[in-house]
Amino acid sequence: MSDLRISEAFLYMDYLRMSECIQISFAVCRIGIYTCFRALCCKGPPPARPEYDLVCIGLTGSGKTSLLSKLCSESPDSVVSTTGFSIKAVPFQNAILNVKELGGADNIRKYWSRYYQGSQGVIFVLDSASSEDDLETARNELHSALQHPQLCTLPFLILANHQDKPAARSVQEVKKYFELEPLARGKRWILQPCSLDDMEALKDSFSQLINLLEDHEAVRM
Ligand SMILES: Nc1nc2c(ncn2[C@@H]2O[C@H](COP(=O)(O)OP(=O)(O)O)[C@@H](O)[C@H]2O)c(=O)[nH]1
Ligand SMILES: [Mg+2]
Repeated sequence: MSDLRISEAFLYMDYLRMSECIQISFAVCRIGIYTCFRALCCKGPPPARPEYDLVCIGLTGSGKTSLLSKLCSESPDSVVSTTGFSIKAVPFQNAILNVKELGGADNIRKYWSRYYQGSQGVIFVLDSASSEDDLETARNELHSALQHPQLCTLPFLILANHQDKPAARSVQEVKKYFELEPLARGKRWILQPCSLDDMEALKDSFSQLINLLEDHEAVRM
């Protein structure tokens, strides 16, 4: 073979090696870009939040719909009187509460217990500034709920609402009047003074309720 042919063959081999190197570099770059793209754009869905089914009771005007609507960031204009019942999914950072609000009118309260089944917790709202008669009615309703077979073992959140009004009973007065210490002994319950203007207190009491619900479900399993 002439010298010219030999050097041509070497040149051709160099060319093949170089193009192989370029192809490998392109492949490495492609993998790198794909990995970066996946890391930046294709994050998996956030983990699902647990959902709990709650029942919300209390006399008409105690503030059930207003408090739940505010927790859902709905406009106060959307609050209408509840006839029958309504359901809201109230989102929190670590859970979603599916709250079934039952209308609190005299002629509806006798049907409350028909809607208790499947509840995992109870929210009882009272107007701390209401008349003596209404407060007594609220106390009787709360006692019936605390003793009802479908609710008696569940976590309770009792909201002493309307605390912004001058006539509002303090949380100590409510606790004594409602005889909560003896009645709710051994149960998981929270008594929270609140008003529509004090969302911090309200959210704090719901976080405590979510902790109680988590504990309760963990024990049941
Ligand atoms: N001042 C005051 N008014 C409230 C409070 N909570 C609710 N209300 C008012 O009480 C009325 C009845 O509220 P609503 O949510 O419909 O009561 P519900 O029947 O228990 O659902 C509405 O006019 C609310 O604006 C509160 O904490 N303070
Ligand atoms: Mg209502």
